[in-house]
Amino acid sequence: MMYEGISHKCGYNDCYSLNETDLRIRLHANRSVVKAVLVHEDPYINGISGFSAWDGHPAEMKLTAELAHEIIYSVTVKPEYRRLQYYFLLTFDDGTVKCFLEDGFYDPSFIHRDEFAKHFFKFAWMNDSDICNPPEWVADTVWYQIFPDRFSRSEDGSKGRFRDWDVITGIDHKSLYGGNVRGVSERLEYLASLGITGIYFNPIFRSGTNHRYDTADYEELDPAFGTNEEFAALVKKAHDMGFKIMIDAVFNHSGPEFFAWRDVLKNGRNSRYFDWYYVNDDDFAGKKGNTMDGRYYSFAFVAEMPKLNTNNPEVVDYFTGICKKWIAEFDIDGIRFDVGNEISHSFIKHLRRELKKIRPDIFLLGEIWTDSAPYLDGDEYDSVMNYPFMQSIGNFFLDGSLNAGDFRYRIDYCYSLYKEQVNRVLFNLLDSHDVARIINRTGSYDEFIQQMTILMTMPGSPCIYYGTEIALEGADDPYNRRPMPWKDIESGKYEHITEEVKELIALRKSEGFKGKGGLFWEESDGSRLIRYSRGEGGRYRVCINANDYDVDPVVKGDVLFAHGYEDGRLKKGGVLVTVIKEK
Ligand code: ARE
Repeated sequence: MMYEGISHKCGYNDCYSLNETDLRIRLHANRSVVKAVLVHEDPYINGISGFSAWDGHPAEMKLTAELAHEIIYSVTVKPEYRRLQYYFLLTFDDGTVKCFLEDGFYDPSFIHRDEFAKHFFKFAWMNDSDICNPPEWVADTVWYQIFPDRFSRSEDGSKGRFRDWDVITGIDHKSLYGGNVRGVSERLEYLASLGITGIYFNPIFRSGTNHRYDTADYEELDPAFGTNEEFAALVKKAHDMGFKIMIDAVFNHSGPEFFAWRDVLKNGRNSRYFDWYYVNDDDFAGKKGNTMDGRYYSFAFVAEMPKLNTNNPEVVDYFTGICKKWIAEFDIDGIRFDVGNEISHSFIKHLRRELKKIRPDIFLLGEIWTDSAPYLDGDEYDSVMNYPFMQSIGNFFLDGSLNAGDFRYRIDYCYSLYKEQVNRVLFNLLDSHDVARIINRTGSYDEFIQQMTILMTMPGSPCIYYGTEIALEGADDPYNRRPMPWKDIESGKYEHITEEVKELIALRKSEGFKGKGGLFWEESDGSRLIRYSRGEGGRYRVCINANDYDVDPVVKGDVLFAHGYEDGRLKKGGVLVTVIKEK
């Protein structure tokens, strides 16, 4: 028996309302805890000061996550009067039974004394407005990420001189290929045929680079991409076809041409926008910017990206207004916040309150690469880009010494960070405009299909980076942003890949694999054979053979998707997805 690692916080992600009636409670434990029971009661059952004499209701907790360093037990209870006091009754592997209270561990024989009762955990009241409530539609969405300059260029309405679409050498951050709104519009049918239901656009507003993360004007589309009217029309058309649309908001920093920064550069301390930024030099006017000498803060020392002060109420108001305009003008369904962890919590909270008033189901996505729990309590972002998920999958395939159990630890870790409501809408991805493309990070096409299968069958809201449906190649930024090879696509060169990806997207839409719902692991046999199931009663089963030998996958039910499965053997690199039909 040991106590180390056993913990519970009455709040945050350990005790929270799932909805108006259900309270979810989790306990972090070590592997010597073999059984955990939640003993609960209403805190006022014996009046205001009658703490002691309650027996409580026992609710056995389930082992819901296994990480390398801890296990997690969970249970959902329905408090009769919207509040709860509780303790955990723990059985250890040596047979010892202890009560775990807010201040530590006690023998069960003491539990009914008043002195101890004061240390029960207490969830004081289930307030409806505190329930974490991300938009439901996100759990059922399959996203497609478009890097606007590179996805599709329609010659109809194309303005400016651009690089030859078919030349992929010499890609940089300045020169434009001229992807445009009309080009996207012409490809909506293609996206629909893949099974995509949501489109996320990297920045679309006027700027000085081809990635457009250095915004010059938050209200006007970059002319190379199109006009505001064209974009509004695209959103309308996309909506009519059933797509949701999300755009990128770069509020952590502006570009050098943004009016406020230009004013600061010109007037220094006398600029009325001086406090919109973090300038440390009173005598700033007219000087050339160099962030490394500490005269102003910027994003990652990039001089062209001066950091906005999102603690300044004027800045908060200005950008809240920008988002409201976008909603009114373009009717967008979601906003992704660039560098989502550097903008102030107070700004995000304010923005959320204001935007949800006018569009209750707008999706607010933060770009954060690490544990994002502080932003996902229900009053800031709805979700984050799930880079830990991408890294967990990637690392498993990179490091052949990891087995299916290690894989489980890492995936369970990703889903243990947040509330259940958030897990359903986590923005899962395998690659993006910020990392080398997935095919460049995998050893083979088989591995690519294996990772795509995981992406499409795990809880959350999956996103495909444009071109990943054809296993498009591309090393790190900027080479991961090459133009979409439409000629080759139309000639059928990638059909065999797209067909498999389409099947996986279709799989994702079957009831068992949607964003919601549990994830059940089969015991690892110590090899690299990953097996898990989803859906009610775990009827949908995924089997991924990452071993370097063939295995018997022990088929359960009907085959829904197969890759490298022949004569009852799952080849190395193979995938088998099955379903047990309902009786
Ligand atoms: C490019 C090159 C740089 C070069 C720079 C020079 O990649 O090597 O120094 O140009 O101008 C945008 C462009 C980039 C551009 C960058 C700067 O897309 O092409 O860089 O602007 O001009 C961290 C942040 C995260 C950020 C990534 C890139 O936390 O927010 O770094 N991502 C967003 C966007 C980017 C965008 C910007 C921010 C700036 O998605 O596309 O870049 O607006 C770890 C850490 C993360 C870290 C991550 C990647 O895992 O935990 O915090 O992300 O690695 O480094």
